[in-house]
Amino acid sequence: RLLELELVLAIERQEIVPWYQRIVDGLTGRTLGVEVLARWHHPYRGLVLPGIFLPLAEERNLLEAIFVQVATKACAEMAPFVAMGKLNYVSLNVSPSQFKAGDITSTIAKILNKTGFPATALVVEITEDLIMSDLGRAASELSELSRLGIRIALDDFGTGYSNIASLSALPIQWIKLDRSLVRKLGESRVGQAIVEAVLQMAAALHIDVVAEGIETEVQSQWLVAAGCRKHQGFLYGRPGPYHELPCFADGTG
Ligand code: G
Ligand code: G
Ligand code: MN
Ligand code: NA
Repeated sequence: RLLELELVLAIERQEIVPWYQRIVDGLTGRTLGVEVLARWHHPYRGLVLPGIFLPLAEERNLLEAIFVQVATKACAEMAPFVAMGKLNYVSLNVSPSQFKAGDITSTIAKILNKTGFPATALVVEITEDLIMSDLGRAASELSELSRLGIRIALDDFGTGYSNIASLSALPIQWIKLDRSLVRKLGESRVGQAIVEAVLQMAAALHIDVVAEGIETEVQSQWLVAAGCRKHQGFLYGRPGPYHELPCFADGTG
């Protein structure tokens, strides 16, 4: 298939780039960090989204190459902002099959070395598929990342089957509350009760919660009142290349 062949070329031509979405303090509006989201600048198709090219990359065994390209660019671009204290962390997505295929810890260690990006400012987002499929392997790999000072976030929390109790065995510092749960805030009492329960259990386990997909002031204010201040979503900004992020352009953070 044409697009698959083009993807091989795209990697050679460095067409896969990091975009960023801010993670903010929902109370003060201050930028805390960014999540990195891969984009493909295709020469004639325009912008291709990860939902299209990541499945192709998985079939073709290109996930590792794409990760290295995006993570290296992101760490190099963001290192100065971390050094200036404008960002506390940069969060990278790692897909489960990439985690299983390669030695993710040494891949990341090399990138940190090359870019001078500090391990303590890096967050790695994993999905629960990884944990569900091979808990023992996941635990040892995540421990290695933790030993470098990297934080681990469980992405899309609330969409699958893992419960927080089973997570307590793993070195996970964050869970990212999926936008399907955030959407229920303000819609139903049951939705609110579920989010409250997640926040309480996370607090008991000293796990931080980042709420994703916040689109309204009502959702934001409800979460702040419930004690969840790390916010991400269209209310605060859509993903974009770093020169489009207002916090970097105007220099005020
Ligand atoms: O950016 P967008 O909303 O189109 O992302 C869609 C999905 O692709 C999200 O689930 C996101 O986690 C995933 N994604 C985006 N960038 C990357 C990446 O660099 N690596 C991996 N593994 N997943 C990514
Ligand atoms: O699975 P993951 O959480 O990595 O997905 C991140 C994706 O979610 C990004 O590609 C981004 O475009 C999308 N996203 C971020 N904020 C919002 C939001 O407020 N609403 C919706 N619908 N999507 C969002
Ligand atoms: Mn994510
Ligand atoms: Na998510």
